[in-house]
Amino acid sequence: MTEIRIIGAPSDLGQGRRGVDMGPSAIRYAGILEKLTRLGCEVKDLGNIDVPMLEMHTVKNEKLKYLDEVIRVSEALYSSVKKVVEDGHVPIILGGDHSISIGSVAGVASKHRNVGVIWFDAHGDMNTEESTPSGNIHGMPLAVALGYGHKDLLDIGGFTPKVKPENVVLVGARSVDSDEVRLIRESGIKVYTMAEIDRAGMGRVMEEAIEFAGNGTDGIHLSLDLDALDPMFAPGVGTPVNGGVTYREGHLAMELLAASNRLVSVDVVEVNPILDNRNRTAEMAVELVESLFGKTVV
Ligand code: HAR
Ligand code: MN
Ligand code: MN
Ligand code: MN
Repeated sequence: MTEIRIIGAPSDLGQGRRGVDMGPSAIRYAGILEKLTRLGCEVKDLGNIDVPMLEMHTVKNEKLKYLDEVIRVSEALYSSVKKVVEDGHVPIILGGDHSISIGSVAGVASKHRNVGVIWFDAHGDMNTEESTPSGNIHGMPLAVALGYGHKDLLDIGGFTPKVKPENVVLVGARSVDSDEVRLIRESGIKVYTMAEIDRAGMGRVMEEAIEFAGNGTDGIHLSLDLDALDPMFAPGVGTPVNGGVTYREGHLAMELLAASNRLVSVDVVEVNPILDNRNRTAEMAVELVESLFGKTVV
């Protein structure tokens, strides 16, 4: 039987704002382990990987902030996730900012060479050193997974690209940088913006997304950035954007993914308890994960 393994990746090295390093604690405090266990899942918490403290390091490259430290975190998470998937278990990786997905996607793809990805996000995360407006690596992990970016980031796990563009779907996009658009178009990934979710409905969008990411692949990795949700439901994120996924749309998306039976791994990222309202965003994250692992009304 598949079992779940929780891995904390308390990194804030990929973005400017402190606090997201406490994401794993907040999500644990919201009861992820107990709630998944109550659903009948076999769950073990493997604790946190080691993350360098931001204050003990300096920015050496304004276009790739904390690059060396992000590489260290990515390597550690790569190894930890790789072991879990090799054991036949499903890892849930708790961020941390979205830069941690460089390591988690590498770890999953090391076993599932043909994995599909659903990237649930307000942002594109398709920047490179050339296009980034901020130098924050959390704006780059999807580009890295597809083989674009700094060589040392692409080298994590020793192979690149980690995923094929025809199996990558971005859902919830509504804030993409002007230079980032070019790479999104050029890469050929599928994008469902909020406008498309409005028009077609989340049900239809997720059915198509699951088809793109799941058809003919070794399974689906979900990278769940909580800022995909509307700030009304997930206020505790570093880069909130209005006009996001609603409470029910979020749950429907997770329920459809659960029903697909194709999920192999999950990231839950960008939860920042300092910016939150009484741990609401961590609680939202845990609720979504419950739906993802089969919670239904009856
Ligand atoms: N696109 C902007 C940048 O590269 C903001 C990225 C914000 N990213 C996240 N992850 N919160 O999705 O700086
Ligand atoms: Mn086992
Ligand atoms: Mn993101
Ligand atoms: Mn985002």
